[in-house]
Amino acid sequence: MKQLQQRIEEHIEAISAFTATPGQGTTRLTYSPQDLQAREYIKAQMTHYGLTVREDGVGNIFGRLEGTQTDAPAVLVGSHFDSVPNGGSYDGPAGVIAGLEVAALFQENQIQPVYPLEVIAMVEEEGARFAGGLMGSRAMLGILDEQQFTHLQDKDGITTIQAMEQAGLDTSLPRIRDPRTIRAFLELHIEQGPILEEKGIPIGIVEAIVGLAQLEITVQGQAGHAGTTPMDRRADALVAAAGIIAALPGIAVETGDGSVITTGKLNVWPGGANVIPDKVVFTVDLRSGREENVQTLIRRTEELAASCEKGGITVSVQQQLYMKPKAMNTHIRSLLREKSEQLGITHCPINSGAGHDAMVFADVTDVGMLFIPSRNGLSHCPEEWSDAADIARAVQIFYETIKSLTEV
Ligand code: HGY
Ligand code: MN
Ligand code: MN
Ligand code: MN
Repeated sequence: MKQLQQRIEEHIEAISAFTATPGQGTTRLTYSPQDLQAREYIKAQMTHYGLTVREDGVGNIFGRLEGTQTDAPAVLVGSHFDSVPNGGSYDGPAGVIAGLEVAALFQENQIQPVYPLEVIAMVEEEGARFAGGLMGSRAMLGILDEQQFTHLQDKDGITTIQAMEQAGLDTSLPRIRDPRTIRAFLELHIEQGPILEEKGIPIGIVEAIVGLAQLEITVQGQAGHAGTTPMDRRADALVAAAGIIAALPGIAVETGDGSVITTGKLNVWPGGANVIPDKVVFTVDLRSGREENVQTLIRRTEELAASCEKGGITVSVQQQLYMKPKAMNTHIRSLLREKSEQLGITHCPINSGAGHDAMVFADVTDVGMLFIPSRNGLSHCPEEWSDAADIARAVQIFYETIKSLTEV
């Protein structure tokens, strides 16, 4: 196990060096120079482990180990390798590394799986560069429209296609993959919460992933002079936005089911200290384990926004992402449980409050997820840390599970 754990620690150290904010966490935006560094490392490791490497039309990376039945659908195992701004070293890469090391175990044991095995490293799961998130998996499964690539822009006005071309990636490659070529999708991910650590359990077998939506709210007012405009004659976009944002947590609490609402991004124009803001754009990330409550949260947010339209203020709400809650595949969950027990690894069922690429694959194939503990429950911050020994445990469980999955 030590050797496996050591390799995992080396991968983590290598990939976490590819950040635009050294010393302040991981910032690895899609198609950035840091993406390209991580991409080269991942592809080199795939080659080192004897995998056939390819990329698709949005830059997802695949490392394929042929099965004895080459035309059979493949078992995909991996995660994403982009990050949030100033995030951690494990959110995403832990799953990609697990995929690499599962493939290494097949090679080391000179076992050729029946179904081909594909290690997958996906782009833009976080949506930190191009709004919405889950872009790599949604593009692959054909659920993104063309506008996402030709019109949606990052904060510098660059579209996905332009960013790929600037990064030297081949935009002519096929984006969409026929889901009939996929037997299953397995993802190891850090829990990003406190439950496993508090329970002292190294492995969580995910049962379901929360439903979520991401909205972008634009508040339009009237710019003016901060000194000469009387208080009763202002259409201050920032005051109106602040009123909406301050009321959002109450909407989540009212559902009573642990729903959550977050405003993570906000921009103010024109941004002068002595100018009344005329425009504010901010995000609303809302989640619930129950789809009807995701709908309620959206409706209540839209009603709240509409109620602020007075005195020269107008408000528009744009939905950028909507995902229903997703259940993981029961057969795969029972295999993960069975193999954990055979390996003597303590495990427990757990639900995911974070969104994952697995929720996209869940509509087209059998999906399974494992979680490992996050120290102090922290994630999406430089303090994020998980134990390579737990990643090694997940690798062994996936290895045994995939072997069972590939028995015809
Ligand atoms: O937002 C999420 O839940 C994930 O980290 N993209
Ligand atoms: Mn993630
Ligand atoms: Mn994340
Ligand atoms: Mn995720």
